[in-house]
Amino acid sequence: MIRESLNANSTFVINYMSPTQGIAFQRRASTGGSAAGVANPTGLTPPYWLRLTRSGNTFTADRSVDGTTWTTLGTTTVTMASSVYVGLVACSMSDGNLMQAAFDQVSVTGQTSPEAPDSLTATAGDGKVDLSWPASSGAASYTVQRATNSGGPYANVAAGLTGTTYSDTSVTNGTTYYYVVTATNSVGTSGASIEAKALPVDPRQAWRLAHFGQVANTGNAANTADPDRDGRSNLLEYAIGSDPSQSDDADAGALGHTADGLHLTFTFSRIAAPALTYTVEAADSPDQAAWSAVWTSTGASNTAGSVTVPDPELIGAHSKRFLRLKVTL
Ligand SMILES: [Ca+2]
Repeated sequence: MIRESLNANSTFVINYMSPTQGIAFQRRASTGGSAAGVANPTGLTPPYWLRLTRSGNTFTADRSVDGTTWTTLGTTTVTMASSVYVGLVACSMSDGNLMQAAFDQVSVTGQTSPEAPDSLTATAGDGKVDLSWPASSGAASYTVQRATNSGGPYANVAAGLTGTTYSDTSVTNGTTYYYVVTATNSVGTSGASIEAKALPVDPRQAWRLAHFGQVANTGNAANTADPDRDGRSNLLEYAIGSDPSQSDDADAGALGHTADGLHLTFTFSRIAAPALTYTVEAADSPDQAAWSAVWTSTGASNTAGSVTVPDPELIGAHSKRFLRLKVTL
């Protein structure tokens, strides 16, 4: 059968065979109109080869005993859209009775809509998700869709893609996205590919995920939390590359002095995190109000490695001197 739509009243042409009444070529020439026979040669016994051919709005039905030599049943004209549905039908012609039929040597030639891509890979990054999928036979372009719940509803992210990769940068870090891809050509659009999910994260979220199994800045994973009770907040542990669940003084900053012995120094370990501001503060007493910044780094200056900061004050000018590291976002 070839039909314009899946609606019950669609235009169609059909070429079929029954066990007792030969082969029938029928049509519905207008939407909602009556079905009518075009040709009905009788006295033929199954099995037979059947063929239905469309050329513009002209439909031709053929039969054959061997699939090689064909006899035309008839030709009819039915106006249909350029895209149509092609299918096989089996019917008992008796309400309440199921029937079974076997078709073989089935083929559909001409332009058909593409298959959905066989698979989809989604790889999360910082502020993006990279997608890739295998090419789908007959596809002219692809559409990427995503949802924030598995199974949708999906919304288009990008359409008309001629390649088989896409980087979705319109994502919010810390949100899990579910993606599917469809393939399209001039005939139609495939079903959706299998779903792939990804969770884009910024570096601090990735760190929380690695150490605490969550991205949210809450509970034991919060920037201000100190679950290992070593006096250092998680943000500070992150900034100096230490383990937030294992108290270890060896990770702490170290006091020293410059080679000429005139200035104190503070040495600590820094990670390459442009979002952080590292500040070394100095004071003559540990009172909170006494501290002032003597050095700072942020942005691209935050390269990874050991950093030694000298106190600009001379050791001899102070009876006591304190140095500490502060990390802020
Ligand atoms: Ca800690």
